[in-house]
Amino acid sequence: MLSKILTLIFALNLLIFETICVEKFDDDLLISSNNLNDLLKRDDFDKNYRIIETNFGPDGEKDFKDGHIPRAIYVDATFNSTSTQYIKYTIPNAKALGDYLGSLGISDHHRLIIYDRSDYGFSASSRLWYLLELFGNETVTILNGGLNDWKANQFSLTTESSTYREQLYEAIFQPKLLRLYEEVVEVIKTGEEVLVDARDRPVYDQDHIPTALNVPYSEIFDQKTGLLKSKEILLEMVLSQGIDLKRTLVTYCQTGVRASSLKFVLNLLGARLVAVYNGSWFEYSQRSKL
Ligand SMILES: *[C@@H]1O[C@H](CO)[C@@H](O)[C@H](O)[C@H]1NC(C)=O
Ligand SMILES: *[C@@H]1O[C@H](CO)[C@@H](O)[C@H](O)[C@H]1NC(C)=O
Ligand SMILES: CC(=O)N[C@H]1CO[C@H](CO)[C@@H](O)[C@@H]1O
Repeated sequence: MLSKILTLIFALNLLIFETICVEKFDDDLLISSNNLNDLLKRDDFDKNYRIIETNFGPDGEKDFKDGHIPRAIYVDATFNSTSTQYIKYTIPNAKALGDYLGSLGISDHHRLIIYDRSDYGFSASSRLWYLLELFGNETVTILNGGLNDWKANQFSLTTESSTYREQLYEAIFQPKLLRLYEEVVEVIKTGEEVLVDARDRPVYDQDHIPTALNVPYSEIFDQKTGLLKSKEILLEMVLSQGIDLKRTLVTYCQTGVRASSLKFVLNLLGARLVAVYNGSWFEYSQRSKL
């Protein structure tokens, strides 16, 4: 009898604890639509959190205005980027990026949650996620499944824009998270870091950077749910390709976007250090032939 009562009290406590602690990130890096919906109900949401919708270019703001997650702010993932002979999107200038984010009411103390409206929600969002880490913030979260999953769960959308007071965002460039062409050439020689190619397997099989392993971007999502595959499955995929998460990893793809999604997955699985080769195959294939 006593043990039954104790069990009941314990269960009640758990229930109360669960309702108080609405902040339920699946992981520091990943949040589900359901948990984000709960998070939005917090009184301190505006003070401590910012939710960001992102896309490639200023035009994405039109879709955003037609209906977005409540309280979200639109951020252009290509802000202060341009194309060059070797790259589709250059890395922004730290001061310019910081000023841009600050002007939108995002500070470097806010906990940031990013989403986009691509098929799996991991296109522009993982690019911006990478840029934010490259400029100093290591705990930015992505909405699993993006806007598609949010809509599939029938959570509310709004056309109302939220504006926030200007804030200070100090972006500090972290060179350890970026690899340049010359460094990649060095890595091929020394084998000190592990290159991981995010392009599809047939493309990789045709040609790739010497020594690179392959984890195709297209295989990291569950086609049925539209969400990222479970950590267990992802880990199996990564380990079966011979990737050692304790070594320094360098991801690349065609133009540097899918490489950010792969970096996200590797970080989610606990990789120690994952850098991105921004020039990717686009630059490597041109310069290695010179
Ligand atoms: C990025 O910002 C810097 C500093 O403000 C500026 O000099 C540069 O022209 C900008 N680049 C692009 C592509 O907008
Ligand atoms: C990659 O980014 C760095 C830092 O902005 C830049 O110096 C380098 O030129 C970029 N690579 C390419 C291929 O543009
Ligand atoms: C350097 C930086 O911007 N850090 C911030 C990253 O986000 C966390 C919250 O998740 C903040 O506490 C940090 O200040």
